[in-house]
Amino acid sequence: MPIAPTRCGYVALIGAPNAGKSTLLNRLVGCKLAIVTPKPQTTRTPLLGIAIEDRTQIVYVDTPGIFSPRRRLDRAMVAAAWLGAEDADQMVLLVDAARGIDRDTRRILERLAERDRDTILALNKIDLVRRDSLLGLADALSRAAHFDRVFMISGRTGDGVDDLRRHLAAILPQGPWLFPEDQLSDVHERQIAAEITREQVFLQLRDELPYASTVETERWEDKKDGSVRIEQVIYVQRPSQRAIVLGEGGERIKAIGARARNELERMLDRRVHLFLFVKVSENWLDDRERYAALRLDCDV
Ligand SMILES: Nc1nc2c(ncn2[C@@H]2O[C@H](COP(=O)(O)OP(=O)(O)OP(=O)(O)O)[C@@H](O)[C@H]2O)c(=O)[nH]1
Ligand SMILES: [Mg+2]
Repeated sequence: MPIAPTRCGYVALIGAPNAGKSTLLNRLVGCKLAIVTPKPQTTRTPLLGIAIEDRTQIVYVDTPGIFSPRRRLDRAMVAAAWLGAEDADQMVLLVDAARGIDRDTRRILERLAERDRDTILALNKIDLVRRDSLLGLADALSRAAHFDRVFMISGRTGDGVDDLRRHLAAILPQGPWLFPEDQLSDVHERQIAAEITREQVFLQLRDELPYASTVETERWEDKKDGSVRIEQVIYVQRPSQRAIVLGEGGERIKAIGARARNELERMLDRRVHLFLFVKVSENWLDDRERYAALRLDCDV
């Protein structure tokens, strides 16, 4: 019996901030690669999650949310999101079904309508809404841009996700797999480790602080006893922000470190010694080196 040909392709997950792209990527790949928080603009750089479905290797691209950018970092994030999308074989637009068509989604639809590219619509977070409201929303979206297929999913519960996955596996182009069979992502452990700490910064700090900070892994040392020593720096822009991240008597940084360490130990399946430092770097947002670390070193 002839063996079916292999297929491989890139699938970009795009959408407004907070639509659920990173949650869906983690579910599609089956492990936590991308950080997820209730705050918008969590994801800052595109990230690959690689999964195999039958004879198809699907390379999912999680992208930063697309919104009207103001700061330089924001412009870089949005530019990176579109770049990730336009290079892909297939785009999946995620729309938060509970939120409906907000301003950011409307802008994305306008840009999609200008282009002649296959796009799939995924109405996400269907666990939050009544089924009968979904058809009206799908209709309104389909009037604004052309979609080849519409899926109703919940990245959180997994509802409808298998249908989407099977569809993608069937339509991606024939060709050899681009990554080794066991590769899950393009990001290194030390980058994921920095993201895990940044997730805690997002979850545990309020107001503008998450947006005024970034995290870098500076040292990674594998110990003889199987544990790992990780040193990371949390960069903030002002001394007053440093004081908040540290908290009274260092309480806040301790809590951030404790949660991040737990999460890292689960992810790496070994003991982790995590050391966090907070540094003020007024210009980390504009610093070329920081951009390189964020892999956003593009001219915007
Ligand atoms: N109820 C429900 N919540 C969801 C679902 N998918 C994601 N969420 C929640 O929505 C919030 C945002 O999820 P993310 O996956 O970080 O969204 P995102 O699109 O990657 O956001 P950015 O990276 O900021 O653009 C988190 O609190 C998630 O837990 C879903 O299917 N149902
Ligand atoms: Mg995200």
